[in-house]
Amino acid sequence: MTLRALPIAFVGSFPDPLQTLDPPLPEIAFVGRSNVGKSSLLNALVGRKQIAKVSGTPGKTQLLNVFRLPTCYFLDLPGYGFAKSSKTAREGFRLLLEGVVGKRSSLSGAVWLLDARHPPSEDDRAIQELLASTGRPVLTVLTKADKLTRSEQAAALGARARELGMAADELMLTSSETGLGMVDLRESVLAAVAGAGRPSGADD
Ligand SMILES: Nc1nc2c(ncn2[C@@H]2O[C@H](COP(=O)(O)OP(=O)(O)OP(=O)(O)O)[C@@H](O)[C@H]2O)c(=O)[nH]1
Ligand SMILES: [Mg+2]
Repeated sequence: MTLRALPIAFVGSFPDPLQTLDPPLPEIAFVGRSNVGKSSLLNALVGRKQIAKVSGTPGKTQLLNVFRLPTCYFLDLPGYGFAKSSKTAREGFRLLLEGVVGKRSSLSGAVWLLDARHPPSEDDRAIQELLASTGRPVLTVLTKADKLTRSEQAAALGARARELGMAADELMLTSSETGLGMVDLRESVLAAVAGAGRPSGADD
């Protein structure tokens, strides 16, 4: 299933995690280990086939790739934990990711992706802490659910929730292939964007 396409434009690829964007709008980063499906999820969320570049080879996204929607920016990032990248490349990806998550004051929130089939890695744990330390909203997404049967999906949801110390209903089970979970995720992301546009502490 493909969602109704949202208006979206590629802004650019930047090496600097603190690259300023004009006009300023809420920013949502897609964070997760290499090959987990960040670029695919971004495409599925906006209903486009390949506005963000996807590849079966881990390490495809290497810079801060920025996409502009009417009310926000989506930031597609390199993945972490790809052992086959050179040490220099890995260090570069790490600095970019840590810069965006830890130091980018204009960042509104993140979509954090984990493969539904695998327990979180040490790198995932480290990023979980970094994300939590920023106090920004994080939507935790399990990817590639189409690779599991229905009963395996339910079991994986329970297992990942236990491992992460979260409630199962805090995790969103998704597939960029089938569109599973994409309507809910789009709604949650756009709600986070709308919330980010309000002064902090605003109440209604
Ligand atoms: N079956 C299935 N495959 C998927 C899904 N999402 C992504 N993939 C595949 O997983 C591979 C990696 O996808 P990407 O979207 O490039 O992953 P990424 O996290 O952006 O990877 P890097 O940019 O290298 O960090 C590609 O072969 C995709 O087709 C999914 O929901 N289901
Ligand atoms: Mg990518």
